[in-house]
Amino acid sequence: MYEQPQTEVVYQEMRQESSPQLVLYYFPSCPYCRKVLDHLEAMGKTLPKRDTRENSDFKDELKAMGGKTQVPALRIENSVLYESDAIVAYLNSIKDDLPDLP
Ligand SMILES: N[C@@H](CCC(=O)N[C@@H](CS)C(=O)NCC(=O)O)C(=O)O
Repeated sequence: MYEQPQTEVVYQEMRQESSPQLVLYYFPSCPYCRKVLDHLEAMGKTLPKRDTRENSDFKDELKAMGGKTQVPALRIENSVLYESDAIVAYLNSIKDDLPDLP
């Protein structure tokens, strides 16, 4: 049976710890959201998403956490990053840690 080398296990744990919990708030007809979603797809990556028009609880959640209901907004742990260009730049910087599209 294959036994993972200890260094490999430690490295995986470090990656898990350093991968922040991300959620993308969006709604489908928003062109700035589309830009972020298209970029994610082009990278072959995906993220947990919350549609703020479909579920007003998500909109309230975003407002409570980030102070605004503007989308796209990327929750990074307990803070919120607004502005599509900033979100795209951030996603590029952590590309290798994002889940692959199924
Ligand atoms: N400059 C922003 C524009 C975002 C924006 O205008 N979003 C609109 C939807 S397309 C919005 O959230 N409007 C509702 C609100 O601000 O609460 C970006 O690039 O992300």
